[in-house]
Amino acid sequence: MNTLPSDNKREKAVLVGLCSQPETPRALVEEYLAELAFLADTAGADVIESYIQEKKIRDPAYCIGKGKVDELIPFVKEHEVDLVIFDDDLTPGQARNLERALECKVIDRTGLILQIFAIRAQSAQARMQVELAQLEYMLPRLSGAWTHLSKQKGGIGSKGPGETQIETDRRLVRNRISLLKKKLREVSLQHNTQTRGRQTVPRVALVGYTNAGKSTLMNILCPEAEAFAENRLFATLDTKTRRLELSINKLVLLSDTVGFIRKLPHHLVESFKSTLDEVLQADFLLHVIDISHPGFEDQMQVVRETLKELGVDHENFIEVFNKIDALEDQELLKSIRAKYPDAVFISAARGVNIPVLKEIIGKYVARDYKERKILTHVSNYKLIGYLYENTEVIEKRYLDEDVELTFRVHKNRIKHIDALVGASEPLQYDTTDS
Ligand SMILES: Nc1nc2c(ncn2[C@@H]2O[C@H](COP(=O)(O)OP(=O)(O)OP(=O)(O)O)[C@@H](O)[C@H]2O)c(=O)[nH]1
Ligand SMILES: [Mg+2]
Repeated sequence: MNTLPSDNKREKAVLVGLCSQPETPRALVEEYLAELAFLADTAGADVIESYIQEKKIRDPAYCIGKGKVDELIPFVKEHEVDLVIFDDDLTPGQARNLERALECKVIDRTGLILQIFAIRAQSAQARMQVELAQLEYMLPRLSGAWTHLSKQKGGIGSKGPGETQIETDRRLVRNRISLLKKKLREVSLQHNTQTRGRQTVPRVALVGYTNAGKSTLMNILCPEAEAFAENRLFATLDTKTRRLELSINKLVLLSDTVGFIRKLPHHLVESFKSTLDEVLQADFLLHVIDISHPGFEDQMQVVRETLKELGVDHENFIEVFNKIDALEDQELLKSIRAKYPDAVFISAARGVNIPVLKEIIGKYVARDYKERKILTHVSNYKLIGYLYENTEVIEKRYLDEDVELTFRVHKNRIKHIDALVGASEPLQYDTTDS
């Protein structure tokens, strides 16, 4: 298992961001760099300096201007910097040029996020998903190296050893990519078969920006969940599903999911799609938001956009503003409450307003409950037993040898009851919606 580097192995990092007015003002870039520093910390690096350059057009060779590179060179040398992290995407060529000039590792935000996912991945499935994303990220970079090497070789059509090596590497990477895709398809098929039985219970999924408090909320709602919650980014990579009992026989399945982030690498979104697909088809989503973060509205937007990229167009959303204990400005809280009148305001860590949230989940679920009446022979234990175990029986009346049961049931269970009813005779089945 990969572990995070211990403190004595931590690397020294410098961050670089680019701002251009008015689209990306300096204050916004500073916020991006603060998040990048948090990412670097999670990956095991200490940020000792941040550089911001104002530049409208990216330099094709270095992304930042040559003057800025010349400013960075002595700093990197003097402070023995191990790596320079760019918030903006670097082309493979730019990364190579910068590494040569600065004589240290150079990566961009995408590379860093991929690195963290690789460190964090625990289950075999998550490890395969991350490896797939890393290889797909690497592939064009290998081809970039190939162009570069062939140019170095000079002669058109010359097949130098370097070129052959890169070609071999590319083939190996491609083979590994198809193998991983095949294995992931198999895992997801297996998983679908295992979870098919669960379809009769309403499902709720927790979604949100990384570090918003999804796992903490899962732990307080379902104490046996023991989801891993930590003040690090991407604490959760594996989807975890637990039973949440709202009241007698009113059960929902709650799933915790991987957090989203600005510029979540496209390859990661693609490779996590199969795992996320299943939970995001839930009956409704709880969107957990860290209200104490100054950029919480941008984060909400990122979450909405990522869901769209994943093909989730859900109307059933409950917005859950978390960490109200960490928001000191009461006026601000008031104005946010006014702006989002349907949202729930909680503190998962302190257990504030959790019963209210449960009640709201219950109300949402209740919308999908139907009232039904059934008349069956008293000896039809299978059906009667099923109804008592899985529905809320409101009334029972005996009529000669028959029994009439009135019950409330979630729409997902109706098909199953229909099947049981179909197998028993004689019977009267009232299907009027409540
Ligand atoms: N002050 C405060 N901190 C909280 C609250 N809820 C969660 N946290 C803290 O926020 C940090 C992140 O919590 P997690 O539950 O791991 O967040 P997550 O959304 O699951 O994060 P990822 O799995 O990384 O996407 C932890 O340090 C929690 O202790 C809260 O209500 N108040
Ligand atoms: Mg989590």
